[in-house]
Amino acid sequence: PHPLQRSAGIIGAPFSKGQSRGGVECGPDRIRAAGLLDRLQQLGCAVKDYGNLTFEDIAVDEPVRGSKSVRAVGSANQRLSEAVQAVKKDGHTAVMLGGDHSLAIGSIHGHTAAVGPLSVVWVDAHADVNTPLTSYTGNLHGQPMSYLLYELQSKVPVLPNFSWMKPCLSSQDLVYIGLRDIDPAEHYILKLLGVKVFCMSQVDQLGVARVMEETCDYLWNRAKKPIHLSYDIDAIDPFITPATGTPVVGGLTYREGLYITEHLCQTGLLSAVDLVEVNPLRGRTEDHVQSTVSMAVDLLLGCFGRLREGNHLPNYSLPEP
Ligand code: 6HN
Ligand code: MN
Ligand code: MN
Ligand code: MN
Repeated sequence: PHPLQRSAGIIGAPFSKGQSRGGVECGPDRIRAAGLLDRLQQLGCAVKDYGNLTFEDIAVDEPVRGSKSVRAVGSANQRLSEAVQAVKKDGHTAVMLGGDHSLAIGSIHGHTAAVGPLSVVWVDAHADVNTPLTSYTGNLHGQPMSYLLYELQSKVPVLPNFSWMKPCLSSQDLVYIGLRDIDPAEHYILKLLGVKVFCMSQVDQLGVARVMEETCDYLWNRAKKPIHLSYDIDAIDPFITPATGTPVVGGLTYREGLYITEHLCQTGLLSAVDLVEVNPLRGRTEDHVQSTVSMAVDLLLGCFGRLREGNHLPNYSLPEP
């Protein structure tokens, strides 16, 4: 379909236990309050808001092999996976508003359960591919990709509340963009598996247009599959998006960040989008929060066909004098 004739099914996931800083659970409501739904509709995009998920309260959630809140993360992602499956079965492009990036487990799992094999484009300062046994922090938002990849199955211990999920992604169907803060074990894993990575130095070298061409060429070499875009707001330079839990200097510019969404939208294959790690409590001033939230909205509009050259509805006609 014409990109502007697609529909968005929005799921709020106000979940923060994949990391230790409060506030990221306010992301979905702040992004909605910034006018996301109206602005998508003005583009001509149909929108259905599925509301915010509620999550099971887990009284005792002791660390497992050093990783924190494992049971809460497992349970939350099981609910999210089911919600994403429902949105896909209703025929929408799924939009998951986080929340922290541990939510990619349920989002990608649910997406692939509903539509089959995926290509994943992961835009982030971080690779989020620690296993529970390599993580320095014990935070599950730094680990989701290790649970999802077939190739790492034997390196991830059995965890409580994770029996509902199985790995569902091949490392050859994954491209990273924007990386610049990788732990040693993550670097080892990326090299071991031969994962396609456009770290920030490659963005500098090639420019974002060539990065996106090469991203699609690489993914389509196997087969054209539905695309899952998992966008961590900390991929963008903290000068623009300071309100996030783990900011890293030297990130994507506003224009580079947006270009990624425009390019993926025009492939016609974008089938689900995560927008995660917006933390309104991490901005020092209201301006910092607004700048972060408005970047998040602009990225989502880019995913649904907003163009910087301008847009008009397909049935537009000039007023007659
Ligand atoms: N994120 N590599 C660090 C860790 O804790 O494993 C940082 C992870 C950041 C996760 O931003 O989604
Ligand atoms: Mn991340
Ligand atoms: Mn990150
Ligand atoms: Mn300032």
